[in-house]
Amino acid sequence: MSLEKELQQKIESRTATCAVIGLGYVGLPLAVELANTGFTVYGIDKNTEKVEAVNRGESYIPDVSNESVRDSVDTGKLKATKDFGVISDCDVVSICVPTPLNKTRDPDISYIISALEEGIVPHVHPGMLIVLESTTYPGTTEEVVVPAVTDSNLKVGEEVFVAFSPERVDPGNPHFQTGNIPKVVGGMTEACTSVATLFYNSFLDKVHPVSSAAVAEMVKIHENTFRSVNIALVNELALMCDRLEIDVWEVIEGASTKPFGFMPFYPGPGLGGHCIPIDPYYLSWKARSVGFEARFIELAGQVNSSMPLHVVQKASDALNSAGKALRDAKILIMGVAYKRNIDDERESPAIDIIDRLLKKGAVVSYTDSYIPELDVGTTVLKASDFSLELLQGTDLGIIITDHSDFDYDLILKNVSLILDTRNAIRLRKYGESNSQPKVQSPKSNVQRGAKK
Ligand code: SAJ
Repeated sequence: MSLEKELQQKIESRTATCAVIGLGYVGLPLAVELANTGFTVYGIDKNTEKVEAVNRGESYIPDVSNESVRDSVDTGKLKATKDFGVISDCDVVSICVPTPLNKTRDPDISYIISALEEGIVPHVHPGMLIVLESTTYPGTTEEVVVPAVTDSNLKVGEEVFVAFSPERVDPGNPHFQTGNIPKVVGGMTEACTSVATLFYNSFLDKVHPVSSAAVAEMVKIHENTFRSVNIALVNELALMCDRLEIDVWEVIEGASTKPFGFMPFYPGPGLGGHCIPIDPYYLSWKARSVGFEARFIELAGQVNSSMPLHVVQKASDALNSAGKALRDAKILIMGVAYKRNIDDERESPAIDIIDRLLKKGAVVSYTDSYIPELDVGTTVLKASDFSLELLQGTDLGIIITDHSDFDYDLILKNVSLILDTRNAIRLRKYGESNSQPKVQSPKSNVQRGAKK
């Protein structure tokens, strides 16, 4: 029997042993999903706290319940470890490690290389499927993963199988979790695609095979570049509407009535997260290597990264309209996570905005139940508790992240001046469904709260 057939049988019978390298917001839900499907899974991570938490049956990822981790561990299906040696006994290895940018904003694939050097090179064996899930530039699987395997003189597509399958996670999205998010899969050979597709079909609702790893790598980067460029477009629209004194939120609401050919994006204080601000630069970097300038990606980056500066300017204008200066003004930042209802502040625009306000002499505090403390570069701020006293002692409140747990009526009644970068107040005054406001919405993001 061929190694491919043997591996297929192990997958179909759920007797394949799996390893997930990297137990973050992608790897942990993947490991739990595999264990719940009946596979024996080793979750491998260098972080001792994560390994110990998983083995205690605890989750540190909000979208993964403690119960699901506990169930996986109690059945003996999931075990976390720091020991890459377990990979010698594994049939399938999924690599789910970070792919950040380095200081010169070029791709940093050091985590992938480390996972390969510690996990694959010393432990790869005939009959193994290796899948890279980390978002990366087209060509990574062929140029980086395959050599790590062929160094062992194993033939890809016959003795060992290699594919790319992009992670698709939307942190905090209650409707789409690992099991019901369609999965794109592309292998180095037809056999690689086939066995990887069989693997993912064994525990996911929908799998979409493509012809190569490079296509799968490009699919993911396209998805995230699509978001970055469209968010930049709507941010630029917001800046134009501000100058023209047109309510951009009403414009988007109106455009959204188009039943085809339009998808709403919303302006904000900037672009946060560990994906959208970063992934597109993986593509522009790769494009440059073949002499192509990805102008949309670079321009979108410039527009999105300029938004914090515009927020600080609006804050200054708002205070000025109330006869106050930025210096010594008591400014309350409401929400610092990179998007609503999550506990992640990576690349959050709030960091840049707070740093700029502090440098202009403002007295800045923030309130965010998800983020107990925030490093803004020059200092580390601790979250203030959301209270009436905090609100009433504020000269300007800036809504940066529209968490659902804020009491927006209390904010509106007690903060004398509000800069609402997320249209949070109007949405809640008139319903979250973006329903047509009963009164003309404010021409700009600055809304006056109750007079003191
Ligand atoms: N943002 C806007 N306006 C919008 C949408 C988003 O300003 O209309 C901002 C958000 O506030 C946030 C940033 O952009 O700061 C990124 O937002 P996001 O919704 O893309 O959130 P992420 O980065 O947590 O999740 C994304 C996935 N989100 C969705 O598909 C909705 C997706 O882009 C990727 O699959 C995923 O990251 C990933 O891990 O690559």
